[in-house]
Amino acid sequence: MKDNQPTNEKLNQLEDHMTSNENEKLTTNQGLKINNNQDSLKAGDRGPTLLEDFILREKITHFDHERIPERVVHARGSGAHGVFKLTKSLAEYTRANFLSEVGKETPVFVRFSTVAGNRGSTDLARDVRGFAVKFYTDEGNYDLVANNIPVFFIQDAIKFPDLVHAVKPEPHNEIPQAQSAHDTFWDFISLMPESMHMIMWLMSDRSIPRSYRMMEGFGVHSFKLINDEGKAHFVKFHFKPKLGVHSVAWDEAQRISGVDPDFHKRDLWESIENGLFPEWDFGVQLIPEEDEFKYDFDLLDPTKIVPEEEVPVQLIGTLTLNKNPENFFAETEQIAFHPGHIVPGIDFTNDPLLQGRLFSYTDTQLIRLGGPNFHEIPINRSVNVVHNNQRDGYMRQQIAKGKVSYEPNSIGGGCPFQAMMKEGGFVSQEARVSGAKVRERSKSFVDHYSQAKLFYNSQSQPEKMHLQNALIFELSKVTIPAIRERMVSQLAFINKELASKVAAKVGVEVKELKFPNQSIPADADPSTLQSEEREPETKISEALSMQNTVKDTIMGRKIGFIMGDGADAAAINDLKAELEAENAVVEIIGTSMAPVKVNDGSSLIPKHSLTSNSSVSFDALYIAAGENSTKELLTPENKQHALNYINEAYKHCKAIYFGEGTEPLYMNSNVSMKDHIDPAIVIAEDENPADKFITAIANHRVWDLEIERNARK
Ligand code: HDD
Repeated sequence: MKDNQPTNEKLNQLEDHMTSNENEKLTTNQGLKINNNQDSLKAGDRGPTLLEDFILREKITHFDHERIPERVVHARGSGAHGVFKLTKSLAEYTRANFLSEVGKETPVFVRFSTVAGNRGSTDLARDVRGFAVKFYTDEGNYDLVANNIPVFFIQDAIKFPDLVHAVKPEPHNEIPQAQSAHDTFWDFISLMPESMHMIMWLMSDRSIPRSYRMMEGFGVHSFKLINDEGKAHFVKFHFKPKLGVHSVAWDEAQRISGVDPDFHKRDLWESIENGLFPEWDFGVQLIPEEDEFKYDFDLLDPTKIVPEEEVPVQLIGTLTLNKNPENFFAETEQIAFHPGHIVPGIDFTNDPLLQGRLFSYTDTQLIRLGGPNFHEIPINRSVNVVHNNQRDGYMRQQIAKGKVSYEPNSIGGGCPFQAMMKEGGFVSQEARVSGAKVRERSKSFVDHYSQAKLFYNSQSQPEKMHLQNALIFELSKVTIPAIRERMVSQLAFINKELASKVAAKVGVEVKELKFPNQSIPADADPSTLQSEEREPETKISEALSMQNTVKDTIMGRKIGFIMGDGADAAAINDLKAELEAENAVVEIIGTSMAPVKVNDGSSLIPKHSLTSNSSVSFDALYIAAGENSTKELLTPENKQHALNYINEAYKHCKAIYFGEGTEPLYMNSNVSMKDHIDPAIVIAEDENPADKFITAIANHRVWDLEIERNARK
């Protein structure tokens, strides 16, 4: 891979900033060659260090200043370079170049993130995931600062600090880290009916993805596309992963947080290093401006989706991630996103959440990156050269020539010139705005339950069960019964059965909430702002259930091959070849890290041992054929560890393939099926066992059999 690195305009630009120490001498930051990097300058070899030691001072001072503030939200992230290729022109709808010319390739950098945890927290927190895409278009940077959930908690940006304060660790003791399962979060949520739709998504398995490669991305807000004639369409942006949308089990997520807290980071990194490039279809839902009021929800309300049954998603391009960053800090940490970074042909709507975001992101970069020149940091630089009269400030990189830094000017020949629209100048959509100055919310925003119902009702039975269990888990951690009670009473507006099941488990009763929206302004009339329980126009949307996702690929899936000495080399090699032909990744798990001596006299090098990892790091297990191997796996030293792998994978509904001669392991495990009907359990006697195994891995999990599998001892 490394020899064949992708290249594009942005990567070439970054290349100019890269350094390598290969074959070089050590220097100070002033370029002075250093002769001794082991000892400080002292008055005598046992004497005090001298203040004069500028080399020591420079090194320590730089070290002392290495840290910058982490992002206030989305602190933990992973990024990658890639390319966006347009497959269908939107020229009819937008002037944006990168959306007009079929085949055009635009360099991108994408940063995925969790939201609540700090930089060092686990990847597997139950949380929203950020999906921020910077398109380095030839008309300037376009940032689509998206999430993996298509709606948001709140309708107005003024509530954002409250939301984030509520979910972050509680301020008195800084507990808990990267978790929403605590008093302040549910206190706030239970008082915010507008968050109920989001809560349904958050409590679903969407918030514990299997991989960043297997997440959808959503622009959330309605934006606008504007064409050459100035005609506008509302647009919702979607990224749909080619690998489908898949999640892990909650029990598994908790285990992964201990076994490999960098699970998603590692998965993204390794996939790209292995050349298994993650890909997404990019799609749009387009709504002519004149249809603004056609729906049973307000297009400006960020707590609502536009059901795909009402407006289909048109796929118009492909996003591919094909290169890991060279340096995490320089690229992934210093990248600065902003929903206000747009290009001609794209415009904002009056969504009050979006309007507030337009202020927040520059403001946050000023504190995080230390000044107004963050656009000059290599990863943030536009590929379109910047020309303006903005000057100076901390860490200025650009050396602007000449004595003119104002406009209009005659001394500089009037440069730089304003661009006419036909020359690519950005022109805001002309729109009539009128209204009294009010601090109010539109009544069209006051429907908080119908789409929460739509989401819940669209889930498959196992998904509903996971959602219910997630609510039980979270609310059980809430120490104040009144909050639990208020929350289950909110749930009753979505689904009464769900509410009563959760209530029973968290030890409270469902009460009739008189004013479910208790966050309304003091002098407002509650009856006008209180959401009624109403039915959504679209009753079920297939796109909302992960059950209906892509299940035809095992690309990038990690298969653990468990084996001891004497394992059957031919069986191992054949299966490995079949899996790798489908782009899966095979990793060997030995009884120790010593090479495994297989039955043809050769050795296989394990990547893991029975004790160095666990089944949660794998998508499926193959218990290698061979009676001697089985015997070694069943020695007193190994037995419990080997069975833990199998039983845990079984509990998490994964595919397991028992090779020939592994019956004693099968019989000792929980997988003692009388009729062998479980489609994810493969045995050597099956017809085409390798094919059956591949199909089972592609299906991801047998969630339907979860209760049965978990019931086994
Ligand atoms: Fe935000 C970061 C996504 C609402 C204020 N946000 C941030 C990131 C993502 C989102 C993906 C991480 C970017 C990165 O990787 O660097 N945010 C969203 C979405 C929202 C949303 C999809 C609702 C639709 N955000 C939102 C509001 C506000 C903010 C309402 C404030 C009024 N968001 C921020 C921020 C962050 C941020 C504080 C932290 C770091 C940063 O911006 O660069 O300004």
